[in-house]
Amino acid sequence: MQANFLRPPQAEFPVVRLVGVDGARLAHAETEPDRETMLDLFRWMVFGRIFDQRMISLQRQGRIGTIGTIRGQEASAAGLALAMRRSDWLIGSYRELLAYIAHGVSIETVISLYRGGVPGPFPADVGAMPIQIVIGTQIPHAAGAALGAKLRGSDDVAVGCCGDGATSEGDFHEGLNFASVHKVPAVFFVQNNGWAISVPRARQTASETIAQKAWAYGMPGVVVDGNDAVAVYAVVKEAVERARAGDGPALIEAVTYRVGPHTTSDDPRRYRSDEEVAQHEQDDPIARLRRLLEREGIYEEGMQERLEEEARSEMSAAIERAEAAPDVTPDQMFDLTWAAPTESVQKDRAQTISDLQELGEVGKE
Ligand SMILES: Cc1ncc(C[n+]2csc(CCOP(=O)(O)OP(=O)(O)O)c2C)c(N)n1
Ligand SMILES: [Mg+2]
Repeated sequence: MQANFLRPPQAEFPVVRLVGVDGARLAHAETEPDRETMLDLFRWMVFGRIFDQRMISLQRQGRIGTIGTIRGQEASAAGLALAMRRSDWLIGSYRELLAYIAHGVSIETVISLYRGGVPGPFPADVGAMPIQIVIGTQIPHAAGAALGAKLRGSDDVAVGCCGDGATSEGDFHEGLNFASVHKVPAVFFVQNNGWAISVPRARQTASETIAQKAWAYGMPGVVVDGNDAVAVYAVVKEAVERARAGDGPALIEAVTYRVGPHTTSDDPRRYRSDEEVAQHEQDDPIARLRRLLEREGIYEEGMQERLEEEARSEMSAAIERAEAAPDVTPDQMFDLTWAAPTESVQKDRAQTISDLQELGEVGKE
């Protein structure tokens, strides 16, 4: 007898796409955004493009630290954030800054983070955990936050985000497994942007899709066109609502493309061709949604330019506020981490402060 080795068929993972690159509707979904939400998606995506440009120039001027870019990934970020409830937990990384802002964290808080600050707590009614640069951690954190919500009897959902590269981390698999075994209200959102710094998707995993990894853990998985804001919104909404209803976690792979460099410290020309980038630039998520709005008579003349102008002034005001805020002192990193600092944390805090005082870095308390 021959063992019957099974492979998940590719056909089981069609890409969910509701709007074509030309802006034509291809399909409808029950959870798709209404007119107003489509306009909101467009507004946030336009904001995201301006945010990206301004953050890169701030870094170039030495006013903030290294920053990740989001150009090309605006539909994934906006679709994700708008499909969540404000109190749902968003647990992301440097690639989800637009999602954090659209979810309710202020622009100024995000800028402060990149000025080396330890921002005060996020608004109390916004479910958001601090941005974590250690890749893959978001997945077990989301599994834990979802378990916490379940134990507290809250109906909040935890959304853990990561990139294609992070799916090679043990954390990714442990988090998915734990979430599924405990049937917690979590959604795992992978932005597959083709690259993990200089490592292409093909070198990351031998499986045909990232979404199919969900099968091994006994949860549903779906691939969505990550440049189709309407589809991302619909798919995330469905996953979040089924998790909220007690149906357990799901894995979403949003296929998009990182048009810019990994961060302001990266030179992508060393590992990918200009032709590859130019090809992906033809499917700009903002242009795609704009074409849909135009076709459906929702777009008004000059709307994009007006939104760009609004985004520029919102950014300028937020930068001004962030730069006017008092400098962060090192003790804050201890104060904001624990609700009640342990004895060893208090010891570390005192030691750090006295070391810094000796170096003349901080004044006497
Ligand atoms: C645990 C860990 N290992 C390595 C790094 C260095 N690092 C930062 S980003 C990155 C690539 C992540 O790629 P991906 O998960 O695809 O996310 P993307 O940056 O493409 O959004 C790596 C290796 C890190 N931050 N954390
Ligand atoms: Mg990636």
